[in-house]
Amino acid sequence: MSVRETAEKIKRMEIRGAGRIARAAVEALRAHARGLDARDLSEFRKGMEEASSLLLATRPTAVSLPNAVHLVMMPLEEADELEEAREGLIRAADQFIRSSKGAVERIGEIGAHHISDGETVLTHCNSEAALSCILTAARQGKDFEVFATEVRPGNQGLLTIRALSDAGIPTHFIVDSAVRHFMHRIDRVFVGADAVAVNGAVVNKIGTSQVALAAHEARTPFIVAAETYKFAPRTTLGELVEIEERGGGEILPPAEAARLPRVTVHNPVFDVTPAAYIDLIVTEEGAIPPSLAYIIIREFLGWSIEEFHKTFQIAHRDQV
Ligand code: RI2
Repeated sequence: MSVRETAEKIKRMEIRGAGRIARAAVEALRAHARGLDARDLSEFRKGMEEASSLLLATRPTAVSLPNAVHLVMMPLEEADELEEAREGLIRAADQFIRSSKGAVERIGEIGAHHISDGETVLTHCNSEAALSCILTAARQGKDFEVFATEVRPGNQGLLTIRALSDAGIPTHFIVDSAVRHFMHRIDRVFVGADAVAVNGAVVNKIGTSQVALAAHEARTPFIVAAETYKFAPRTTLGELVEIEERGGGEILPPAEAARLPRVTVHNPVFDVTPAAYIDLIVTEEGAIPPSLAYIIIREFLGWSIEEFHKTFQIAHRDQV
């Protein structure tokens, strides 16, 4: 798929989920690098940076996207000539896709230890990483049930209940606002993440923080499943994660909205769950308390302060 087509699909959420967005962007960059007809290294770099900017401009919240783009674009900085840069990018892309899929599997193995026979788990939205924990536990023969939310307005909950049902897991489907009503029946909550800040706060699908609040009140453990590339390096520089606000038409049909001139529809699609409501973040490098987010950024993501600045410039070239 071309970079433009991929960008459009990510924008329209035909490709969605923080991990899938990152892999799709990397695949598009790899295909673009293979076909890019450039005279020299600088023309190649320019073409690839234009393609990256297009992908980075699609959705602002999931940090997996800029982290993945940064990783595959890194060889371009180090290369001395065009073919070296092209091959370096293709190699980095192959490596990213492989390790991203491997991370989901490893998270599943670690997270599954936290699900036992007879338990009831709740999940919100449709997260590959959170589902990996649940599906791995089911494959291990554990006997448990899952509550899954509807997830207004995108209805990602439908994807989740299909996956759970296909795996033979007894599943309960509830509207988002029923979470607190059922919390007394829940032993553990598993959600994914679009971004994890250096202070351990987790940005995830809108409603996650309400689920966390209800879990906290009921003393129900709240577990986040997140690959290391969901951690947001630039939060160490004090930058905030931007919360995407999508069109009100996703909530209220435009014809209805037109009849209600004094009504403003708000559609933030993510919210922030404070570290205080999170018991554990399961990464492919192991499970950590949210207070250790900084270690993941520095040790496993391995970004230097210089790199933060460089990527910041690439990502925001249009505005600079
Ligand atoms: P994985 C999704 O965002 C959800 O917020 C989900 O929890 C998160 O990405 C992580 O997904 P959206 O694209 O990477 O539905 O774990 O807005 O699949």
